[in-house]
Amino acid sequence: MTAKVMELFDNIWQQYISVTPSAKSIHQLLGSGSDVINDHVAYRTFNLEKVALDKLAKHLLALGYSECGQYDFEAKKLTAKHYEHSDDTMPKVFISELRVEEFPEKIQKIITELVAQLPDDISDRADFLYSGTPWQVSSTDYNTLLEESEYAAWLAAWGYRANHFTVSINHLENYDCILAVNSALKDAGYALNTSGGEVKGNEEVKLEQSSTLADKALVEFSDKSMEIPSCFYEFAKRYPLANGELYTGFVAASADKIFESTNATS
Ligand code: OOG
Ligand code: NI
Repeated sequence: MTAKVMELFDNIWQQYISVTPSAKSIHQLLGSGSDVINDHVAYRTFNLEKVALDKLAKHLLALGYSECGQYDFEAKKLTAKHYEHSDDTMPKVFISELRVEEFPEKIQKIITELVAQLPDDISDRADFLYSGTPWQVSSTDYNTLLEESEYAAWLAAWGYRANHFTVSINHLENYDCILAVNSALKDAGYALNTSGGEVKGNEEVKLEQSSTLADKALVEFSDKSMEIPSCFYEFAKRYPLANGELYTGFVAASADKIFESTNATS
């Protein structure tokens, strides 16, 4: 089972670094060989039948993952769940879905028309989790979505791919603390997401996180090509619970800020 999981994440990683070259360099900067363990990978989707959260999750359930936590992001109109594998060296997976019905008509219309382009069984594709953008979208629709929901715009442009990978600081040989990781990144010239501060969370909530700002990459919209934010890299340090085991959940208040790593900066 784990060989299949490793193969899946290898495919997801290759697709991810093709639009996130900084992740490949940072992986080399922080790691000293085999110590770069992924804490988790994250996905985004719309809560419409053909592509809803459970349609992504079924690929994970088939590989030995189970559902372990639920989260609500009221302002961003998102619901999320996280999944863990029975082999805890396999990355956790965080999947969120946009509650499309809570948006204004014109936004709902753009999104339902994107999903209407897809065959009913799109999510049965073996490579669904690294298949990219399955629909045609125009740059004008992208910009309209962007005004209302950065998440919706990102998803319309990038589709089904890891939104980010996350380095487990606990497993790094040369770094033990998130501030040292952040300093190394800044010294090497990478910009961090400062929304909510460079470090989200703390020892009390058992999880500290930071992330880069997304790279930029060229997207071919149906009418023209445009450079927009692609994917980012996250860094997480987990703390033990009273029973001595590391906390394995997510922290909604921190996640709310991590989402903003794909915001365009001026
Ligand atoms: C997911 C943001 C949440 C975390 O680690 O809290 C998250 C996203 O940006 O799609 O990954
Ligand atoms: Ni994350």
